Amino acid sequence: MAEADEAGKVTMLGRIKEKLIERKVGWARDGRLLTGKTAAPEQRLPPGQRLVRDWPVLDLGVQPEVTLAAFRLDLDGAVEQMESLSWDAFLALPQVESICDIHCVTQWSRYDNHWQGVAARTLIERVRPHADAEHVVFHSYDGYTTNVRLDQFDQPDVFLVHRWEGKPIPSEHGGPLRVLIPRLYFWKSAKWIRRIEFVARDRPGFWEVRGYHNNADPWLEERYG
Ligand SMILES: Nc1nc2c(c(=O)[nH]1)N[C@H]1C(S)=C(S)[C@@H](COP(=O)(O)O)O[C@H]1N2
Ligand SMILES: [Mo]
Repeated sequence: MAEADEAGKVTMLGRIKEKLIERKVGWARDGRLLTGKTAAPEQRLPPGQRLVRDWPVLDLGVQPEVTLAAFRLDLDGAVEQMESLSWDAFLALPQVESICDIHCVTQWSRYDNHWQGVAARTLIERVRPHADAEHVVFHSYDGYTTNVRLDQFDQPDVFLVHRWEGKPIPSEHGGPLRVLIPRLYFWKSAKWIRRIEFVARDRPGFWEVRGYHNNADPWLEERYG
């Protein structure tokens, strides 16, 4: 993912990204942060997590500027009805609110985040996935990808969110629009979402091919695998 300029020189952006990615790949290889414990979902704080009050920013070193005028959300792949939604079309869908906790694999958890957006189920109902579409791949404006099973996406607490604590989601946190899957580690919640692809065969994403767990349940401590 390193970026080189025309002279072939690796730019600062490329170096920052590579270092961060190397460090996280190393954590996966060494099994760092693993407590070896699991916990019941009723336990609010998953094993090995600690509570933070601020909201850390984690990305690949690129924060794409996505204007509302240029914004597009495509829903395609193994579906009956493909969609390509403009920002206005997205906002015209039924809007809902939610409050949930988020859990990052780098060990921080943050309680009681207040969101506004569109339920994943609203989108799924519109596109009508084929019977063999068992997986979903999220594609983001920064080139990031991540994958979940369709049944993990098709949950009542999964949303595409554009507001946090009553304000538009800041660009560094994935605005204008990001995925929110609260019951999985936060790397599954793609920021700057561009496209949701429904697929029959699973296709591991950016961190999943770099040693991170395909399933990512924080209460089972599925950090690496
Ligand atoms: N598009 C995109 N989405 C992404 C990432 C990314 O680099 N690019 N990082 C993931 C990771 S590893 C985490 S922990 C969360 C971080 O979200 P935050 O920066 O809002 O805390 O976003 C996830 N979604
Ligand atoms: Mo992360």
